Amino acid sequence: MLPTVMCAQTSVTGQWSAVQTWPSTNAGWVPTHAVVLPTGKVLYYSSYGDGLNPHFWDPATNAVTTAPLPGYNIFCSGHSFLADGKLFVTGGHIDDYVGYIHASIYDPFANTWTQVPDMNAGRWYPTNTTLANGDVLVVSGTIHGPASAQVYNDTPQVYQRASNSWRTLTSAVLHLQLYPFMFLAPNGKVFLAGWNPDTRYIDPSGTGSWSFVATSIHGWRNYGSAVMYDVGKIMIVGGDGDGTRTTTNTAEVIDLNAATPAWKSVASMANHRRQQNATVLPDGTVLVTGGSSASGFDNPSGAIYAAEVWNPATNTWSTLASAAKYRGYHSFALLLPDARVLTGGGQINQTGAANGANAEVFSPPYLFKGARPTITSAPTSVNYGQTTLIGTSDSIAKVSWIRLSAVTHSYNQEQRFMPLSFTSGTGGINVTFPASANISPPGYYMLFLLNSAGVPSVAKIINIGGSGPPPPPGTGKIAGKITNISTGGALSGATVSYSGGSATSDASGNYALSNVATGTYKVTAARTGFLSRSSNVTVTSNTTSTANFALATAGKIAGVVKTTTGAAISGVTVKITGGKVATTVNTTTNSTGNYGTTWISMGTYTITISKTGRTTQSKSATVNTGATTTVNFTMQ
Ligand SMILES: [Cu+2]
Repeated sequence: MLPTVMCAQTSVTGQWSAVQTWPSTNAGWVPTHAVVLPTGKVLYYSSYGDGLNPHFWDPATNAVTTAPLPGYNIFCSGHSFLADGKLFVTGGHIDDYVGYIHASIYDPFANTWTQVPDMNAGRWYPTNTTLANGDVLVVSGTIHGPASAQVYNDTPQVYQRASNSWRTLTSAVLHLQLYPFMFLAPNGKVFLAGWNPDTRYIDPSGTGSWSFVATSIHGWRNYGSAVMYDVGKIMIVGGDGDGTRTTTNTAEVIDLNAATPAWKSVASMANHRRQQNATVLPDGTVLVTGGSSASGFDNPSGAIYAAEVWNPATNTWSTLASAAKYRGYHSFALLLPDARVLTGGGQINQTGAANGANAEVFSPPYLFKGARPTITSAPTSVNYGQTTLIGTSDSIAKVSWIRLSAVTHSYNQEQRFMPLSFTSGTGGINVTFPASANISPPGYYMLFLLNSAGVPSVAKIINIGGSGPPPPPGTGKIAGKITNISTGGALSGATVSYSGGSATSDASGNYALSNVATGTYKVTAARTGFLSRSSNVTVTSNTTSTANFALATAGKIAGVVKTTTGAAISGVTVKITGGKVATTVNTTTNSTGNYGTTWISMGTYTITISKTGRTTQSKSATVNTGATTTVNFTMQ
């Protein structure tokens, strides 16, 4: 009976793996930085001296292998992914508070490190943010100590990928905390969500500028965590507890899609936590692991072992299974492509001694709720806004798109969650990928399919925008020639119009509409004496779309309706049908009894007039090229 009982339990609380010991040069050097590479392997590096010696961990085998060496100590660096899946690492550890000025790129495909130009000054504990155009914003970090008088690098910089150079944001100098919580927002700016309560945007263009957004509710959240759990929606949770201050169990959210974003309290965790990690899961819930409820920098007396998960749909927390180790300062957690959560590190253990290098893996409850959906086929890269068939034979209820993680010190500089829309297709589902690089900055993401029980597939790791950022909304041209349909001759003086403007054809019949924003338009050609014609034209960036119009000659019908005594009759219904190109015109007479058509096809027409209380009558008339045929009526 035991397996059944355990199964029922794990489907509610999830399950932790055994603790895995990872290699380390020193018991006090613990896994502190971890990223999920586009290859599906985890690259991690440890605290202090082992920042010189990164390793790989393979989720499939638990095997740890050595990674190539960056050449200097990258402990306490910032990290984010470039559009092509290479890891961009800023700063590092010379000593406590003393940051390296260097930045480097790790290529997971070639398995090599390349140093790029130095920054403006050292950075120890900086935050990297990948921008919509694939460049990287770096903020904060200290240049040097001592602890009592730290000197911060308060000048943000943008690493410009195309030119391999730095742009210094000299008009955005602002003192921030260490490892600030930064998120690329739907408006293309980068949102500072904490630790400080005065949250704001930085516009990283030009020399940069800051603008205030909102004050968060709890106040300082030192060593709390922050996570983008939906498009433009950010949660900040836990933290505080420095010195004699108490830690907090509170959480709050902000919706950056709102006209005036404001922080809003949501349900509190069961446990106060500081130095915990927050990880967004494929089902859109937020898992919180580790941390301490006790005041003080990294106090193991308050170690919290139980995981908790927040469901944004119900605004409720659920307490899950407990880990074996205290994961406080210098711990990390991240979502694996197999939908489990890897946690590791923690500088000290529950008795206050060195924790040692180890990790454990949490399997959330959704992995104990039945068979998993399977992705049978998927592309390795997609374009912005593309709809693509993802192969599966399973019934799918939800599709999630989560950026690969790069986490340290309780805050993941990369993870962001968004649901994707989809429709059923042949042999799978047609998934529409994000249209905006503000929503989904270029790089690698995990695509998960979930069934109606919330059970996720193993992810496919897919690149978006890797060949470069999406082109800005561009312009193109519409051009063509206007001719007479019966003679083939050029027609000058025709007006060609669309919703954004118009042009006139020249003596050769040619016209051109320039600076047309990309899109599809109804374009209409009109000329005196000819039937107007329209067609739908699609304009793409930097190209000329051809739209020729052959116009048929036309005439008009007009007249007046009067009584037998010569008084105008208004409001008479006039129906005109006929023509070589079958035409029907419905109109009414005006206050002077007049009616008329615009240019209509040549040929024979029947004009029928009717008005309540009067006798309906019809006449026949012929419409000639370029002429107006007059048809008057006397009505009884
Ligand atoms: Cu640290």
